[in-house]
Amino acid sequence: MDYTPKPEDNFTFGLWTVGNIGRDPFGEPVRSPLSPVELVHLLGEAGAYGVNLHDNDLVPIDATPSDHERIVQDFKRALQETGLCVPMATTNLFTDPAFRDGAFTANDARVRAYALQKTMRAIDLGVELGAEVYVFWGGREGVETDAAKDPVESLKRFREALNFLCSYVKDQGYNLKFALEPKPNEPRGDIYLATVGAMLGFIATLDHPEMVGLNPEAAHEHMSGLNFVHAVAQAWEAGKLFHIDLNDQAFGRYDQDFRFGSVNLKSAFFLVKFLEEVAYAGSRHFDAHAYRTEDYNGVREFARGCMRTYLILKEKARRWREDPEIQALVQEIAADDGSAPVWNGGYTATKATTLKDHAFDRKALGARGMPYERLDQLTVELLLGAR
Ligand code: GLT
Ligand code: MN
Ligand code: MN
Repeated sequence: MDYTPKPEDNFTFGLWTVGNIGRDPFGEPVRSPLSPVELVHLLGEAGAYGVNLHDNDLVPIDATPSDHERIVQDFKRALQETGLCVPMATTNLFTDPAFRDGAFTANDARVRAYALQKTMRAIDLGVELGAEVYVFWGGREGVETDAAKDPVESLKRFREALNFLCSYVKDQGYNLKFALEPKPNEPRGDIYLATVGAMLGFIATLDHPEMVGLNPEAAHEHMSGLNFVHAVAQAWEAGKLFHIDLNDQAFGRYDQDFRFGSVNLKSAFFLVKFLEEVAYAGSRHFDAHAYRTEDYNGVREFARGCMRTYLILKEKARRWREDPEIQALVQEIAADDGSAPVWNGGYTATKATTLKDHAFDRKALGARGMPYERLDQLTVELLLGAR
């Protein structure tokens, strides 16, 4: 099989992912920084389709207007040279000390206003570069102590900011959708709207809910011990899977952002299988970084590995669908002999009466075993290359 990434695979990386220099809370950087232009070339060579960015991944927060102009022009030239595009952009609302207490939910009204200004400018930049999805990851939108902020007030502040920005986008006539990215904690002790489910509930309360969806990240749901495939499926079913951050990590740990498929292979398989079967058309964005042990050769291996694993799992999903023994079990599991009273397809009084009067053989229902051990073992063997 040829696992070479192609543009139609929609594989993207953030500048901050391959550009990660390996700083952690206990250690200094281990890799010298590459410029955005160098990173675009690295990604182009690895076979990525697109590159995503925070405003300050490209333009430093204290750049002068002429610096800004020059940096953006150089970057656009690199995009032309490599054929890469910028499908998604976002705002850095977490690195600068001004955001120590959050951005849209900060207690200081001046910080909230500054966060809106910074985001409007970053949206302008993202749209100039061609982005059609704009991510909001509220890394600092939380607390260490609930003495600091009223959680209801925080939701109101966050809602007001998103409503303001949706109206700004409409007013500018931009073709841009927002994708909210939940995370339970880190860097804050607790971050508001911690899971995909929480975000979905929140989106329904916005002024323009149709403009706003999800950017779920595998590692973030796994930090909470949740099933990422189920979270993605719920977002998809709600029409809200606008973007996705693929990576991996051990359950319950800090935000490890490991290479896609490097920890929970089975979960990665069911995720790829899901995305391909529903024909999710958005970016497959790898929001991860190379181990701190690596030099830039290792970073290239990391980037290639993310894409290669995705493509291998995509091929495994195809084989799973075409495996006669697996498919026979799938048929058997959901087989319907037509003996159950018809109740689905909407309520009618007759269906309710028929169902209430029906005599079920409860013992027989309880006696039926399901062949899931066999089905899972076949799945594992397929993944292990034994079938
Ligand atoms: C940051 C975070 C990611 C977010 C990025 C978008 S930046 O690295 O850990 O999960 O997707 O702001
Ligand atoms: Mn993460
Ligand atoms: Mn992410």
